[in-house]
Amino acid sequence: MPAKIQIADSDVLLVIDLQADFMPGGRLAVAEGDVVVPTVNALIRRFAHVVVTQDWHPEGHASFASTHAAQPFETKQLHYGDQTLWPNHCVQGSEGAALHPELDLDAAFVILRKGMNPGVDSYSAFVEADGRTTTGLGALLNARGVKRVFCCGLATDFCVAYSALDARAAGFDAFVIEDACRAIDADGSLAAAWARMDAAGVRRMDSRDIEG
Ligand code: VGL
Ligand code: ZN
Repeated sequence: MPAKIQIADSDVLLVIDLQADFMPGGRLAVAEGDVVVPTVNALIRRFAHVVVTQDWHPEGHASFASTHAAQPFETKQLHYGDQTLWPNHCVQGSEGAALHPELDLDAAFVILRKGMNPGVDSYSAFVEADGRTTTGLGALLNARGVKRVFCCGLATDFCVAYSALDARAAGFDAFVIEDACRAIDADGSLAAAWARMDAAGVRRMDSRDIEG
């Protein structure tokens, strides 16, 4: 059995998009999205640094199919590249944008909202989909002495994967805690995301791999 992972003060837990619209019954439901909440709460207790993200789109956002009179899950060429189009979801201030009521937010030092630029999506907590516009998270984590980023939440193949890849690109070690994530998995997106993460040195783990 591989050695257990010891959590240090230089580790951050990144809790991604545990919001009503991604839960069963939500507008962009992820199967079993709600099942991970107790697992994530147990993880939160073990980390000195916790960041929570919240997908937070204005009405008429460029990632919404309705904005382009297109169908959800089609791909559309936008000025920064190919964008998967989604049902309207996580509209700023809407019920669907709310964080899961049982998510334990007390230990989070920042709730980072993303996807607020009307014309640019942001799966990643670090860099928007134009590949340039930073959220400032990398600098914030560096300022706090963070070296390793542990990712959990929704969805494994989109916001979790892009955040883990960008954590690597920003020079952090990156881990995805698989039992604390669930995927959308449309058109092989989960396998494709794992191929990219494996190639980038993102490590897969389970919450039980943590020591203690
Ligand atoms: C997400 C699609 C669109 C996610 C957010 O949280 O993975 N996916 N917006
Ligand atoms: Zn979104």
